Amino acid sequence: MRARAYLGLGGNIGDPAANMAAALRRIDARDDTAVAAVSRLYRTPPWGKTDQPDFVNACAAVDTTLSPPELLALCLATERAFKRERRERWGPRTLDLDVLDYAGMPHADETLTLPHPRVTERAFVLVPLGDIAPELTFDGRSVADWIAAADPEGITPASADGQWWRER
Ligand code: A4P
Ligand code: MG
Repeated sequence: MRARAYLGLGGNIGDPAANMAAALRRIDARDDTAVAAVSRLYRTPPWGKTDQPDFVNACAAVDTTLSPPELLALCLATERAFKRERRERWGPRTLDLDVLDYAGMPHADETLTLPHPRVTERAFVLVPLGDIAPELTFDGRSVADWIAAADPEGITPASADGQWWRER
């Protein structure tokens, strides 16, 4: 069975947009997972740990036959392929690939929490997600409603549409 899941992508070292594009192409090339929709790219001020470069962020919808833990494993393997170094919490990274939601199913164990616990606090996730899934709900409120309550200051589109990942 295919499930619709949403991924959050980000990075602020090297050429994050190129890494994000290559990551999405790699995922889309698999038999078990297809990229169904991609948001625009956004330039976003760093959240959490603010003394680091601006991030580039985007979100993608994927249709997958992988289970939630398998989809997380794919995200972590893809991050590793782009040589992300795990150092400080919320610190700089070449590629961050989070599972935001998997068919609305809750999941909670040591390695995977769904939906991603910090989605509704993070305008850098909500604004791109609004491009592709404004009606998706978290805690009973739509992404569009969460965006209206968020602080989108400094978040600016960095691509005209959601086609940026195909070319690079
Ligand atoms: N994990 C559990 N649930 C999930 C899930 N739903 N998706 C576990 C992904 N991972 C999940 O992840 C550490 C572990 O979380 C994974 O191995 C997995 O088993 P991590 O990405 O290394 O986490 P972290 O960096 O230590 O902390 P955190 O809070 O997850 O960081 P984030 O969420 O990755 O945020 N500012 C802007 N503007 N844009 C950004 O993209 N990103 C961060 C990092 C900080 N500030 C930012 C941005
Ligand atoms: Mg992460």
